[in-house]
Amino acid sequence: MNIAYVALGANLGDPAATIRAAFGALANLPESRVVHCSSLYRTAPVGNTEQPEFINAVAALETTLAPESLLDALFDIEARFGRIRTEKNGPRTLDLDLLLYNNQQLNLPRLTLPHPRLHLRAFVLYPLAELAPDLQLPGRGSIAAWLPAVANQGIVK
Ligand code: PH2
Ligand code: MG
Ligand code: MG
Repeated sequence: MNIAYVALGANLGDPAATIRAAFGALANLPESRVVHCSSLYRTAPVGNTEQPEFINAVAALETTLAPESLLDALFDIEARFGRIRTEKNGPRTLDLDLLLYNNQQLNLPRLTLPHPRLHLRAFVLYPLAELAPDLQLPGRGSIAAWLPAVANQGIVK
């Protein structure tokens, strides 16, 4: 059995309802079980700041899907929630990012593990640390060591 962490983000429509529904969609993935869902966090947009605030969360899954199969399944869920990929980092109905898969470090054309920006973003680190406060990030040390650096990014539980 493998453990995967998935980041959820939304800032269009009713983002909190979307994230809760997305937890349900993750629970219905084949060969997988949702073991923990974080609280919902209201977060200031990072990158393109001219967009609505986000709701972000993280889910922990046990799965026997391989990383790329899981990624495909996450893209399927995004599409079902009406995701249209237009501008990079623009507003979205639902974004699902595969953050970690066991301790794997991967560099494939469409999948980098750990997620390359996870350690720089409060909207990922805080919900992830809620689920796994003692987590070691492959190649980057403990999650706890990264939290102070992002404490100034707007985030409210
Ligand atoms: N996602 C982005 C870019 N900026 N900002 C917040 N607060 N939350 C996000 O999920 C987010 C973002 C690209 O995926
Ligand atoms: Mg993202
Ligand atoms: Mg994404």
